[in-house]
Amino acid sequence: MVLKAVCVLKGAGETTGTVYFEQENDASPVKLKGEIKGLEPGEHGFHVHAFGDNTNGCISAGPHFNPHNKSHAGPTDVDRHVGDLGNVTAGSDNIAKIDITDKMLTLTGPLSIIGRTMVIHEKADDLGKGGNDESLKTGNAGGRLACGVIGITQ
Ligand SMILES: [Cu+2]
Ligand SMILES: [Zn+2]
Repeated sequence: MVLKAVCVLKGAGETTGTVYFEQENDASPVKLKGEIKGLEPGEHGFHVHAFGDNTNGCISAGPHFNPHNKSHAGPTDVDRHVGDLGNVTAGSDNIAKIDITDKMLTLTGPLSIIGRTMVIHEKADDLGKGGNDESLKTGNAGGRLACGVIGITQ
């Protein structure tokens, strides 16, 4: 049975987005498709954060989803936060098209990302290669422009 989820991202500013998630079965990768609008052209960090809590805005979503207690890294690194999806790139139209396939995310089981929060950041994620402590926690991706809780869809 195909597992499906959706996330609508909103924030304090003009950045908005919708991301659709699909997973063929519990052992297959998760495909993310969608777009985020209202971004400065260039790279923006994009992660799953630990909590599905937006009570105080995107900051309430907590740190990157990291159930295996690893350092922050990029999506192709073996040792990474589960939530580390790297960067998405906005064009001169201020839109980033999302087309990501990720082997570490799952929509089922105890480490499911459903009920957690997707965050799009102000700056590029340095993928843990920034050479400072913050790089190994957040990738120095800066403020949280928009976020949304990942929910089950049909
Ligand atoms: Cu983030
Ligand atoms: Zn991370």
